[in-house]
Amino acid sequence: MTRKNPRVEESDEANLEASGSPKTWAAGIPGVYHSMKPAIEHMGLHRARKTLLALNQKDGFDCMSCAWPDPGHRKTFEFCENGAKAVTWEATPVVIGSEFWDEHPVSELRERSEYWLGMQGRLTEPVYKPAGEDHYRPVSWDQAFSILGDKLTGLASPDEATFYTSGRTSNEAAFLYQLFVRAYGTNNLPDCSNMCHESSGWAMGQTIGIGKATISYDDFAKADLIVIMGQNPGSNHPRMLTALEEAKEAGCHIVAVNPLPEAGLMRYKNPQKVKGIAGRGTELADQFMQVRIGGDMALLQAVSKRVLDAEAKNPGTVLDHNFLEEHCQGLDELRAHLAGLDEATVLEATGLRTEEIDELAARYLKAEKVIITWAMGITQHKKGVDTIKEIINLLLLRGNIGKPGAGASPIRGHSNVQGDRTMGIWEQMPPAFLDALSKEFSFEPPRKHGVDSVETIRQMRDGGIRVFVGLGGNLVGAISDSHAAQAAMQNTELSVQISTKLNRSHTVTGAEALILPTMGRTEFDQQESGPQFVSVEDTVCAVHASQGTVQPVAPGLLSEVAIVSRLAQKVVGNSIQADWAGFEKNYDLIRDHISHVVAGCEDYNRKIRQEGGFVLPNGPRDSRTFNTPTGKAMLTVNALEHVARPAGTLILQGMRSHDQFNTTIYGHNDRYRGIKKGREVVFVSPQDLAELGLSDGQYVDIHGVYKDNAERVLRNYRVVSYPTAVGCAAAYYPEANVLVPLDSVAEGSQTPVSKAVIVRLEPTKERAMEPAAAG
Ligand SMILES: Nc1nc2c(c(=O)[nH]1)N[C@H]1C(S)=C(S)[C@@H](COP(=O)(O)OP(=O)(O)OC[C@H]3O[C@@H](n4cnc5c(=O)[nH]c(N)nc54)[C@H](O)[C@@H]3O)O[C@H]1N2
Ligand SMILES: Nc1nc2c(c(=O)[nH]1)N[C@H]1C(S)=C(S)[C@@H](COP(=O)(O)OP(=O)(O)OC[C@H]3O[C@@H](n4cnc5c(=O)[nH]c(N)nc54)[C@H](O)[C@@H]3O)O[C@H]1N2
Ligand SMILES: [Mo]
Repeated sequence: MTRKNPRVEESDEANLEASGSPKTWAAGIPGVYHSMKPAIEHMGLHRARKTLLALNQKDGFDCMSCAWPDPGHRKTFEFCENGAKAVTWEATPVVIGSEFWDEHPVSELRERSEYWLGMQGRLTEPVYKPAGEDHYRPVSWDQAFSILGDKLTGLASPDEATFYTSGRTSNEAAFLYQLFVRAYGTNNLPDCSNMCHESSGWAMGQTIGIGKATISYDDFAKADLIVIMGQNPGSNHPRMLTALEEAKEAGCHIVAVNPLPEAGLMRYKNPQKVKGIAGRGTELADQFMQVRIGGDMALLQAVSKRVLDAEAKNPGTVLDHNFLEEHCQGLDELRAHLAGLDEATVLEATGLRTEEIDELAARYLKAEKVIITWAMGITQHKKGVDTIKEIINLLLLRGNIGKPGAGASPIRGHSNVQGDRTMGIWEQMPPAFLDALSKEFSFEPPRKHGVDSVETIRQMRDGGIRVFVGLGGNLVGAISDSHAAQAAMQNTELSVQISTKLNRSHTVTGAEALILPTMGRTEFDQQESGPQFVSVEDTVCAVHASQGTVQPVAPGLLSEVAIVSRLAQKVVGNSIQADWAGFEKNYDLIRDHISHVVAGCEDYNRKIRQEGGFVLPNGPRDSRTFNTPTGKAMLTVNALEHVARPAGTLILQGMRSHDQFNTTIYGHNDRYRGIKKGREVVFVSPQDLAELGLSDGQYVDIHGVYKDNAERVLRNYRVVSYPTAVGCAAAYYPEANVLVPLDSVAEGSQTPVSKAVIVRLEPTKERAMEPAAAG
């Protein structure tokens, strides 16, 4: 069944094609072609059918590509092009055999691209790199657990270890993992959310008492207005386009706020419909606001000010007074603050015209039911938390929270990042959760807050953290300041990755290193008590079961649940009342504990078996109940700040191409943005190019400009003249992480500021004949 040694086509920068003009529509027939063909080529027809036809079906598995919810009625092909890429990448029969580790020293693997590493196939057996050696070599599971277990039990303090999670982990594995880590004695539970929607959690927690969307799937079709801010659904949440199309057909207006005219925001050709095949598709955005990077806070304040001014002109007719009086606090302070808002500053910060802002305000005032959605273009900013608080302000003014067709909707990234948090993956879980955990398992969990992702890097760098364990993900590849992060990881004594496939974090290691291979979500999970399923939570708080359909790619693979259970037996044994050996045999036992510990998950085993699962309670959405210290939703006053741009510099964002999932690179095209065969490009507006004396197609070095004056540079990048907002630039993440300083983080949430790096572009002096990415 398995295959080896695939041909890997690296990027071909010499023949890179860049049209410089974005596509004006997303999906359509090419989308279907792009999803099916590689799946069949890589997996063969049988495996492709077994996976793709089960994807997002009620008795199948949850797509691991994003956290977009499933509609009540499922179509036969309930997946998108990028979901198909994710499944193909995981369910590939290509495997890494034992000889691979002899053939490839770690020092060589370190020079390989993320693309090459991912294409080597699935990891199949535990491997260990002893200190001082340059090769991993296969070990038994027992040896692997002993190496890690001995190291953990030998540390002076549990806080010398850190336990990262990436958001693909199931609820069951996440619950066990946090239990194990807390039983071991630390709250060092950083996760990918720290780099992602942490700003949303902070802002919403403080203002409305819950860090999750206040809408359900059906609300999209009921809204009068949907504002999409800092999000590229065409590539990153493609199935959202179907929901937007349904909303449009029901008369909803859509406004897109983005420095880039992203294809998926403009027009959608639904491949499931005749219109999408033959016609021009559905026009999505009624208004496109090309905001300057970091200008959203000013825009939101300006719209709220217009709402308050309209109310002042016609008192009693504009605001939702009943809602504000009964449920909110802080209106007078907000009004007083916004009265002083300077329009000239707003225009400078946003790069928009007054009339454009007036138009959005008019749309907002006309609509009875408004949804605002957002993603990384909002959260990954110094003022990300305050910007989201301004989203909440605007929504609260007209009662747009807690009624049908309206609400605040952060669109999550990883398919179970929200569920992992619900299950306790957080370095600062609240006391109520820890109390429940303590009661259920008869032990005293640590109360001191642990480290988040950025703090993990700092403490590894400074020697305070000596052991790193990653349940999925690629921390070194994903986090800011790549070189600093790599050095920090190399400063540890032992790094351990529990993974499906190779990535950067396996090649930049502690003195000793372990790779523990695991089963993916597509795979059939047979345990002693029978076939098992797991559960996940999507971006609108719906929880449902997920069951793999294909045979695991290798016989020795363990599930994530099994790995965590066995590790816990080695390290914490009987120190708490938990049947670790039983958990692995029957996941119902884990779910029984989840029922007792996690609020909203009572009777979990029954509810998860209902068709389509169940929806977690949500105070603001269900009953306009706000779990804040005052019991009210808080309107907040936030001092306006936008990104300062010294003369001769640009504000650069690090974003995703259409051919990647985070640090996983599926290919070298970004077809909606007209890029083919390469990723080493920087998008700049024609006006900025003229001002900087640069031209389309020229090669430049991108220098990060930061107060610490450290050298952060990306060399040999090809300039693409592109209609981005003036003063702004864009390059692809994860490469762009080299430019983001570790200490450049959002206020409050500590999320790396990946979307606003001040850069200077300098013509490349000696252009290397062979581009750096080759190999
Ligand atoms: N296929 C695929 N799907 C994915 C992922 C993937 O990598 N590939 N990743 C998953 C994950 S973990 C996440 S978090 C999500 C990410 O989903 P997105 O947030 O859509 O991802 P990004 O590519 O970072 O896109 C950021 C968008 O914000 C815009 N933007 C940048 N700066 C600003 C700004 O200052 N203001 C405004 N208004 N807009 C701005 C950019 O132009 C871009 O359109 O997607 C998830 N789904
Ligand atoms: N500059 C910049 N930096 C960013 C961002 C940005 O927009 N710009 N985005 C940030 C965001 S939103 C996020 S979420 C982070 C992502 O950070 P991470 O979640 O750490 O990174 P991923 O690339 O999603 O991790 C991919 C790896 O997970 C492993 N994996 C895949 N499936 C499974 C599975 O089922 N089980 C296990 N155990 N392992 C699995 C594979 O080995 C794969 O190589 O990056 C952040 N970094
Ligand atoms: Mo994310």
